[in-house]
Amino acid sequence: MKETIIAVGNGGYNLASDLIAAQLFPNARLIVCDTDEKDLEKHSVNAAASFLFEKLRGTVESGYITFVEDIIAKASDSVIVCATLGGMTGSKYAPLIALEAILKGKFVCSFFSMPYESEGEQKIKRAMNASMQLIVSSNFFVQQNNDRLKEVESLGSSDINKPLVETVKSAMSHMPLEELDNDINHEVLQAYIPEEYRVNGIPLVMIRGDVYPGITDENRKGIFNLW
Ligand SMILES: Nc1nc2c(ncn2[C@@H]2O[C@H](COP(=O)(O)OP(=O)(O)OP(=O)(O)O)[C@@H](O)[C@H]2O)c(=O)[nH]1
Ligand SMILES: [Mg+2]
Repeated sequence: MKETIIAVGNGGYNLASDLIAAQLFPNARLIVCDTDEKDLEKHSVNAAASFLFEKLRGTVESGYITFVEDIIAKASDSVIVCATLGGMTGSKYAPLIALEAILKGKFVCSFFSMPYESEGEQKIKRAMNASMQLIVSSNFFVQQNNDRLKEVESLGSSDINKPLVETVKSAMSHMPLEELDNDINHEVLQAYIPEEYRVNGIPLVMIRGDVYPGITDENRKGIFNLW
C-alpha cells in the first residue's frame, strides 16, 4: 500500500527522514508541516507538499481543523504521523492530524517520541497530553522514550531515532504495517522490539495495536475538547 507520511515539526521531519532512509516505505508520499518557516523551507525540498501552520500558544480551537482537513484530503488511505513530542508544533498539530485522518476512515499509524526528563515538567506534560490524544486517534503506534536512550551503550549521538526505526523495521519484516493492529496480541508485538532496546523499567520503545477497541469517533473528539 502507498502510505502518506506526515512529518510534523522539526523532530518529526528527522524521524520521517530516518524511516524513509531505512527504506521501509519506498512508495510513500511525504507531506511536511511546521510552524517554523525556515525549517519548513529546508524540509519541503524532499516533500510532495508542505504546509506552514500558525504558531499556537493556548488550546487548539476548532477553526484550525479546516487547515488540517486540507492535508488529509491529500493523503492516501494509510497515514503515518511522525512527531517528536514536547515542543509547540508536533505536540499541538500531530494529534489533530491523526484525529482528522481517523475520522475520515484512514488507517492511522503514529510514530512519536517523548522528551528527555531534563527538558522540564512543562514539555513533559505537553508531550503526555499529546501522546494520549495521538494514541486514541491511531490504529497503531510506536513510541520512543528519549530519556531511556542513554541506557543503551551502543547508541551514538546520531542514532537518536534508531530504536524506533529498528522496531518498525523488525515489525514490518513480519507483516505489513496495516495488519499490525488489533489482530495481534500485545506479547507478539513486544517481541518485535529488538533485544538491545529492551531496557528495565519504563521501556525505551513501546509498540501497540488498537489500544481502545470499540472507541467511537465521538469519544475521540471528546478527548480534544473541540466540540
Ligand atoms: N527522537 C528524537 N527526538 C527529538 C528530535 N528532535 C527533537 N527531539 C525531541 O523532541 C522535542 C520537540 O522538539 P521539536 O521536534 O524540535 O519541536 P517542534 O515540534 O518543532 O515544536 P517547536 O517547539 O514549535 O519548535 C525536543 O524537546 C526533543 O526532546 C529528533 O530528531 N529525534
Ligand atoms: Mg520546531
